[in-house]
This record gives sequence, structure tokens and C-alpha cells, in this order.
Amino acid sequence: MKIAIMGAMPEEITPILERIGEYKTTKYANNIYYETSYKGCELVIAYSKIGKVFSTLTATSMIEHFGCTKLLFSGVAGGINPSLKIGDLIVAKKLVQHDLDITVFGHPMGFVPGGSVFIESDKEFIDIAKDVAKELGKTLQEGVIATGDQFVHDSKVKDAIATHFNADALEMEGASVAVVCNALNTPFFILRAISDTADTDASFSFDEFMESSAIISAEFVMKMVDKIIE
Ligand code: 4EZ
Repeated sequence: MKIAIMGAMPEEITPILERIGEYKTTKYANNIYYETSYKGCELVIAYSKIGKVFSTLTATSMIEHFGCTKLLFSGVAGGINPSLKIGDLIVAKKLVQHDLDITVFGHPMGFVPGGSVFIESDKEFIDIAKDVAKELGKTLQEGVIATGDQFVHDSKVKDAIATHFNADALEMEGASVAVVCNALNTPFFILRAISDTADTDASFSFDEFMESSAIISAEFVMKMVDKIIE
């Protein structure tokens, strides 16, 4: 078994690399991939850079070039659901591209012919996550994550995404990774810890909390890896 662990920004994977200690670095497709053997299981770790295009490239490379058969994403997100506070964890039950818009042709938001509005994540991984949360005594919310190529910092924009997709959190990579994994039959899991609430002070909140929230998510994902390879 070879597991891909990805984030979008360096801060999202650094806690994982620090925990692992030794790894081999390989350059591929304008990115760096960190390969290691962890408790007898092969891991490929990388941050993609921000947004749907870079995350698509990295997820595809990890599966098609590096041969990963499962993918775990760790990172931070803007909270929509008011029950999500800074540092809280949310796992995606399903994901949607909130900025995919050919509605003028009568299609629903987030839909293009041949695709689907929502993509569901792997149920087994969600069950493992629930077990991990229980063991750690942590609350883990499950919900809809909306992805788009913009850092949302406006309650009106946030509310529109919330209403339209019933979304609980938003970020910039999850749904594109989901599209790749779904197409390539690779079980995947998207975990995010809240760094801000996507309104006017989102950028300040992000700057203050992204590092601590990224650590919360990364530590949880490593506990998941421990359980998956158990
Ligand atoms: C994107 N990521 C943010 C990248 C910000 C700054 C240099 C997560 C995220 C997010 N995405 C946290 N809060 C968000 C928000 N309010 N809108 C979109 O995945 C890069």
C-alpha cells in the first residue's frame, strides 16, 4: 500500500514531514515530492500550491506517477457552519466546485455535462476518522466542503455558497482532488481545520491561525495513517 498525503501550502505538510523525520525528495512536474517508509508503509507527501489546477496536478501525479492507491488531504478551511470554530475539524462527506458556472445554459451551479455537482468521499475513511476522533476525545464534524479558486472574505459570498450548496466549509483544493480520485478509482479523504470564517476579517484570522489549525489537521491525519496501516 502506498498512501498519498497532500496539502496545498507548506504549513499544511510541514508538521507531517517533521514527524516522519527522514525522507527522499524527488522533483516532478514543477513540484517536490517527499517519499518515505513509515511503519512499513510507503508514503508520498507533497503540497500542491494553492487552487484547483495545482491540486489537480499534484493529486494526479501522486496516483499516476508515484503509484499511490489512497489519498489523504490535510489542511485548513474557512468555516461556514456557525458551529465550526477556529481549530475545529471538518471532514468532507461530499465536495463541490462552487465557482463552476455555466448556469446561463440552464445547468445548475457546480455542474458541467459529463460531471456531477457533488463528489462523495470514501465512507471507510470517514468511519476510520470517527474512530480516531472518539479515541482522541475530539469532535469531528462531517459535511459539505465547497471549493473554488478564490479566498472568500465576504459574508455575502459566503452566505450565497452556504445557501446554494448547503456547504459547511470552503477552501480551494478539495473538490478538484475529489474529481481526480473519483476518476482514478482512488479512495480519498479531505480533512480541514478551521482557520477563519470567510468574512471581512478572514485574512487576519487566516494569518493568525493557519499554522496552528494546519497542525491540528496534520496530527489527526497521521493518527488516521496509523489506523489505516494497523
Ligand atoms: C485554500 N486555503 C487558503 C489559502 C490562502 C493565502 C496566501 C484554505 C482556506 C480558504 N480558502 C482557508 N480559509 C479560506 C477561505 N476563507 N476561502 C478559501 O484551500 C492563501
